[in-house]
Amino acid sequence: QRTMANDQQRLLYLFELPQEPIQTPRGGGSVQFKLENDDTPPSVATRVGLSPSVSVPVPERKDVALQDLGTATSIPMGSAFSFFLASHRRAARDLCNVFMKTNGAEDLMQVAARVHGKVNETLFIYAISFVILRKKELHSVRLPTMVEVFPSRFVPQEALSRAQLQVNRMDPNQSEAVIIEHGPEFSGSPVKPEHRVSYWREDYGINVHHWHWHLIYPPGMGVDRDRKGELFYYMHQQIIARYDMERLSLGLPRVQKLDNWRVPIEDGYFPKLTVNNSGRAWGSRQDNTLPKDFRRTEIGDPVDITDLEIWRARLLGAIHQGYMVDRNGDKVPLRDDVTSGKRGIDILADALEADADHSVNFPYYGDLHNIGHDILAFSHDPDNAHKEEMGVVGDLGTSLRDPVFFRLHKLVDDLFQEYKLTQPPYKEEELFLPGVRIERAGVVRDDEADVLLTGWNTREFEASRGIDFNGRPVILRLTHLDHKPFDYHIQINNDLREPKEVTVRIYLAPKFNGREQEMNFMEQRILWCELDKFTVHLKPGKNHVVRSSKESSITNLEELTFKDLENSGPGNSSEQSAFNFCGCGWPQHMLLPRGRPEGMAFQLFFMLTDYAKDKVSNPGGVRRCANGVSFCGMQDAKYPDARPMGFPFDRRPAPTLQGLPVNTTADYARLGNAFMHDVTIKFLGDKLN
Ligand code: CUO
Repeated sequence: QRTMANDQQRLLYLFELPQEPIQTPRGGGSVQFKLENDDTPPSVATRVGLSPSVSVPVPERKDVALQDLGTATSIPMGSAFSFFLASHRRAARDLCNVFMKTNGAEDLMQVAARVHGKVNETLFIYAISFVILRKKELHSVRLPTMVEVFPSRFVPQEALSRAQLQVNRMDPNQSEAVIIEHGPEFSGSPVKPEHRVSYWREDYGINVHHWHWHLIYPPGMGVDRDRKGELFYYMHQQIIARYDMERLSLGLPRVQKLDNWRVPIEDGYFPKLTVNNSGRAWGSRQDNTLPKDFRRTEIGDPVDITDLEIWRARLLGAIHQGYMVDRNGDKVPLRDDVTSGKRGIDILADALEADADHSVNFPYYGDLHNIGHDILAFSHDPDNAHKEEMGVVGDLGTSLRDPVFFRLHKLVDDLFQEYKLTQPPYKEEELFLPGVRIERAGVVRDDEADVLLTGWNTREFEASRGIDFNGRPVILRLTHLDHKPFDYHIQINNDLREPKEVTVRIYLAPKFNGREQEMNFMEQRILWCELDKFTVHLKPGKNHVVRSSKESSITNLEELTFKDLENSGPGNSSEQSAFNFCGCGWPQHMLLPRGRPEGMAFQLFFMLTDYAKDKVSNPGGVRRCANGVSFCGMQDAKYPDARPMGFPFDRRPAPTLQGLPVNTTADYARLGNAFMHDVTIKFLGDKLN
């Protein structure tokens, strides 16, 4: 018997083999869905091969004309789709509009199945995911991991071709899966220092997170989300801080901002991957490539390096003048301490990211971030002379792989930090919470205190969901960094006579900089990485709070594979909905930096703030979404923390606290509601398990 839940679950099959039209019978006798109005008559669509049990009855329905798709067909199949290009954003909007007009899961599947395999593959997956996340009636549909939809984004083409050959040579009666192992060497040799962090940049989880984040917070898609600009700043700032922690673990210097577009970019990048499972190679960039004016007129208006320089200068001018100028010539003040309306950081970020719909003055402040991505993505072939594909830094789901991504985003973050330094430091009364005191705080793992362990682990995915290997199972076994789970233990005295609700904020930073020196507040300020943030109810007197690392406010539950989704069945829809939205979130296995084999010193910073002041009222009830909330916000609700993101490290230090000057973060820990504690992170390599 068909149920609504079944309809929703069947949407999953739209994500399989994104490069192949659903109506077309493929080699090896595999046919996915057969639809009414096809040349082939059956009214029951049967998926044969990978998921033989799935049978999809298809009621009669009007066809979808390709001309109704607007500019969605303008991006060729098999080529890259870049959300950083205005023309591609338009195509996405056009396709999303078609899908948004459908009514319910069955209708969406009917329309989408006809479009599947006829529009650009990544665009299709983007649009169908976007619509599933936006449509209330589809909130219980969960998205399968991009690793299985587009294996070609995660493992080199060479490995996929080898698996194909192996499958071709296999005895047809042989049933075991072919296994593709990938990592931990990833894309390059240790000859280049940047490759020492390849395992991190090329981690499947952080790239999927980045794809998913931008899917929820897209510019130019008519989506208005609470504090979107601020979260753009904060989430990317935290990625850079985490990247720097990783680099310091490996003895590499912190990432340098891409300050000068007129000199060659030292580090090249050779992705070895293909676009859309299509076999078409992503562009690669040689070492010492000079960024050039963008002249890919087939996909966008020309833009010069000079434009980037002018936009940056205008943004800096606005930051230092304290206001932006809108299209009417009126001043729009940039201040974070507004109690209503947009905060300065949101206004600045919307003009920087940028987005013609939300920028306060798009022609004037331009499009620094998106065009920055474009210029870098096409620096190897800026005018299409070689007919080369864009580089991976042009795609939301692959851009973190390229070292230049971090240099660009360090430039972006530099502007945000410049703005943040114009804001008044927090006053003692904003930092201090009288009456509650942290007596002790630290971490415990397997009965050992204050030593955390990292090392390699593996995770398996089905590559054969995204690519047809003659209908045979092919498994990707990806190596990734991981750590042993641990608990935070916090002993808090509540000296008030009544119970008190507090927000607990936990951050991690390296104890020493690249010169092995302790850092002052300003140097360490932008290295603090959020580990967790949660609310606790303190009874009067002593409280012992224990919290698992798995519950982190920034992390997602693990990636959902097709098999997970098929096996889960229709369940509690609100729980599933939370899960889906939180599909956005930093991967749990990347919560900690790798540290060093001999152990590396890090510091934990704990702070309690008054929940009565932090809480945000969400009329209509708060949707539960326990995971990834600090990086991803909540579905259909306001961002659940009234403080500026990154508090208290987003601003300069208070000049004095309790009458004494502030030089280091430890001076903040003089406040009873704050606490600092040293921990060691040891990298065990293969010996983690
Ligand atoms: Cu996430 Cu540049 O915004 O990649």
